This record gives sequence, C-alpha cells and structure tokens, in this order.
Amino acid sequence: MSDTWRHELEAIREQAMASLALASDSKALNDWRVEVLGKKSALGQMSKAMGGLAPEDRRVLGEALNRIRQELEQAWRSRQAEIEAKEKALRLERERIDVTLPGRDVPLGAMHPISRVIEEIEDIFVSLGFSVVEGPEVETDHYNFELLNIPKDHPARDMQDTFYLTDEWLLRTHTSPMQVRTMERMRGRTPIRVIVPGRVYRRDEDDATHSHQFTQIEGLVVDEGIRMSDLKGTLEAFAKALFGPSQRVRLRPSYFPFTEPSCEVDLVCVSCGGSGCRMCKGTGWIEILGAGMVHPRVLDMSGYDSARYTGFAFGLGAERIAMLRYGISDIRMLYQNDLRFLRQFRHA
Ligand code: FA5
Repeated sequence: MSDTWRHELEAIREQAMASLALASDSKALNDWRVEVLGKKSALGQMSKAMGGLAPEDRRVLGEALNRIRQELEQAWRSRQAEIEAKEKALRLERERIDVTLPGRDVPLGAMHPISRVIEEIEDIFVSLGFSVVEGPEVETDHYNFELLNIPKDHPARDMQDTFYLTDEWLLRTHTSPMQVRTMERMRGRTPIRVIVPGRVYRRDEDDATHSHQFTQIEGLVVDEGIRMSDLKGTLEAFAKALFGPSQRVRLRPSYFPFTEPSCEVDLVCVSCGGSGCRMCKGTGWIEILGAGMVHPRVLDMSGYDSARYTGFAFGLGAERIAMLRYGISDIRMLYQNDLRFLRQFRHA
C-alpha cells in the first residue's frame, strides 16, 4: 500500500476520532456517523476508488479500510452509550418528583344550598313518577296571567307585583305559566306529572324573608279522577321524604285564581317540632307552598276538557325550604355570595 494511502487513512481516522470526542448529543452523533461512515464520506469514496487498483493493492487497502471502519464504528458505539447514559441521567433529573413535598391545595367548590334543595326535591318527585321540565323566565302577560284566569283588570294581579318589559312581555312572577305550557305541549294526552324548577321575579322589597328574585318549584298532575286527596297524599309523601317520617302537612283554605279549591300548605315547624317557637310565631306550623285543584277554566283553555279531566297543582319557594333545611335566618344570605357562608355547604 502506498504511503499516500496510509497517511490519508491515518488522517481520516484521527480527524474522525477528534470530531467524535466533540459530539455531545444524539443528533451530533448521528451526523458524525453519516459524515464519517456514510456512502459520501472520505472512506466511502476510497472504497469506491479501490476498484481501479491492482489486485494486491486492492486487498491491502481493503483490509486497512475495514479495520479503520470497524475501529471507528466501535468508537461510535461506545460514544453513543456514553451520550445515551448522560441524556438519560439529565432527563431523570429534569423529571424528578419529590414525593415528600406536601400536595398543592386544590380549592373545592360547594354546591349552592338552593341548587342542593332543587336537586333533592327533584329526586323526591322523580321517585314519585314526575318528570322535570323547565320554562322561559321572560314570559308573556298571556301565559303568566291571562291563561291562568287572571285577566288584565283582575285584583289578583296585585298579589304579584310585576317587572314588565313591555306591555306584553314581563319577567315571570311565578312558575305557574308552565302549567299551561305543559298542557299545551301534551295536546290532551294524560297522565301529566311534572315539576318545574326555575327563577321568578317580583317587585317585592327585599327583607329577611322576601327577595325580588327567588326560586319556585311548580308541580302539576292532570288525569281522569285526580282528587284533592291525591294532592294531600303527594305533598305528605314529599314532606316526609324531605324532613323525616314524622312530618305531616296541613291544608288551609286560600285563594289563587288558577286553582279551585285553593289552599296553603303548612309543615310541622322543623325548629320546635310543633310545640310553638319564634320561628313559627308560636303556631307550631310553617307555611311552605300554595296549591289547589287546577281551575276548570284553566284546563279548558289549555285543551283539557274539564268535564273529563281534573288535576292538582302546587308552587313552593325553594329558598323557604333551604332556609328551613339549613337553619338560615335571612333569605338575603342565599344571594350575597359571602364565601364564609357558602363554604359551610362543602360537606353538607
Ligand atoms: C304562587 O306564586 C302560586 N303560583 C303558587 C301556586 C301554584 C298556587 C300552583 C296554586 C297552584 P305565592 O305567591 O304564594 O303563590 O308564592 C309561592 C311561594 O313562593 C310562597 O309560599 C313563598 O315560599 C315563595 N315566595 C313568594 N314571594 C316570595 C319572595 N318575594 N321571596 C321569596 N320567596 C317568595
């Protein structure tokens, strides 16, 4: 083999080893491999040029080339192992987790007491065979009043002081318009058994027991042969499910233009158990809702022949129930979003 070849090979080897020592990551290592051992490398070119040599020279150069190639490959492998180990150590260090550190506090929200009460009441009525439906908060005078047997000049309008948006549009003052909307949607089919939770609005002065915006849950049952005793039995089952098996309800005569007869429904005072206290003003009873048998005129206006069908309806204030359930003395606490108040419901 000529000295020129020998020197050239030695120079290639030295340079390759020097640049290999400088390769410090996997990418540089790969680049080195292509550059030093690839087809277009100096070694590759020499292998190609070997074809033109005399057989003896070709053998000697071939052996020398192979040796160098093997030596460089070996060097590449050990460098690769070194770099891989270094990179792995770095990655492990970067991803190191100190399992002894205290966990980060994830602030937990709590379900609002009104939402809780709504869910609880929904569950009770669903178990009694009712479905839950919702309706619009912006209503028409027609549905909020007229189809509920409260014409424009009727004194009963004063019972619910109204936020009017225009002459015809208003913020619903109660969930009762959904009685009519539900019957219209059912188009004469029976049985109807729905409850309707939702926000309602009245121009009431805010005080400890009144809010200008509050939550009602309407109930409506329509079928053949529905009687007042069905209303009482349903409400009694509801009261027992919500406040315990010793609860009872009391019906007192009342007046709503859309029910006949109408009643107000009381529970045994949850604070004193009926003996009389400040909360029940010494009576032993607490009013929770208004109810009655659906007025025949409302049935007829909604497409249900009142000669054939009867029904009962009720409307309760969810805030009132939440206040009884959680011993809240002022309805405004339910709307002020004071975290000190709301946090108490985290584990309730
Ligand atoms: C009604 O709104 C009738 N629609 C209820 C009804 C439905 C009767 C179906 C018959 C058949 P009333 O105005 O009494 O009735 O309101 C019902 C409940 O809402 C009350 O018992 C009370 O718990 C609650 N409520 C009334 N006004 C307010 C207010 N300003 N703030 C908080 N809760 C209120």
